[in-house]
Amino acid sequence: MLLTRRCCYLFAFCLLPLWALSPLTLAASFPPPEGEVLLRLSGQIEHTNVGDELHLDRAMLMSLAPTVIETGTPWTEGVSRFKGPLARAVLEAAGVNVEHVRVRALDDFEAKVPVSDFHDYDVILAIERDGEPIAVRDLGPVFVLYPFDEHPELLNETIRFRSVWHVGTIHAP
Ligand SMILES: Nc1nc2c(c(=O)[nH]1)N[C@H]1C(S)=C(S)[C@@H](COP(=O)(O)O)O[C@H]1N2
Ligand SMILES: [Mo]
Repeated sequence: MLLTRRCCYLFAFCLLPLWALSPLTLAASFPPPEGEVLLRLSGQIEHTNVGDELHLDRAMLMSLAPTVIETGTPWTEGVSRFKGPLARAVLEAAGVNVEHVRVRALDDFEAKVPVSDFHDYDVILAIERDGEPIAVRDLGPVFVLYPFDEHPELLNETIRFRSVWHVGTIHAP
């Protein structure tokens, strides 16, 4: 009896607050964005902030596991320093629990990308190149970037197809 009560206290005072502070819960409470929206998550998502979508501005994106990848790509010259959130962190923030997502670009290009890619590799949603925002006339505003130099096996047609630039929406079907 005493033991049971102790367990209850343990849960209420120690474990519950820990759970409440987990990154997922924090992410779930994203307010509507104040800055320009760079990325929208739609479809089967758990955490929304505008209607049934999650809209993210630059600051919100950069708060989700900001990561630097220095790499060349088939579309850029030499090595660039790309920065942005880990793709898996963004999906976690939206509460996405599906096998693949549809990455939609502003030019209507769309790629079906297995979420496993984001766990197998540190794929980022690049929103900065060499310290500057990526312009839409370049590869921006959001560019799905695989770490090509670190994993040369990624330089194949399948991954090229999933390397979407001008990304506007990630849809969980
Ligand atoms: N926004 C956008 N991203 C895109 C595409 C596109 O048309 N629009 N084409 C994809 C495909 S099919 C490939 S192979 C590469 C195209 O690269 P390439 O045209 O330089 O070969 O980018 C991918 N990302
Ligand atoms: Mo392609």
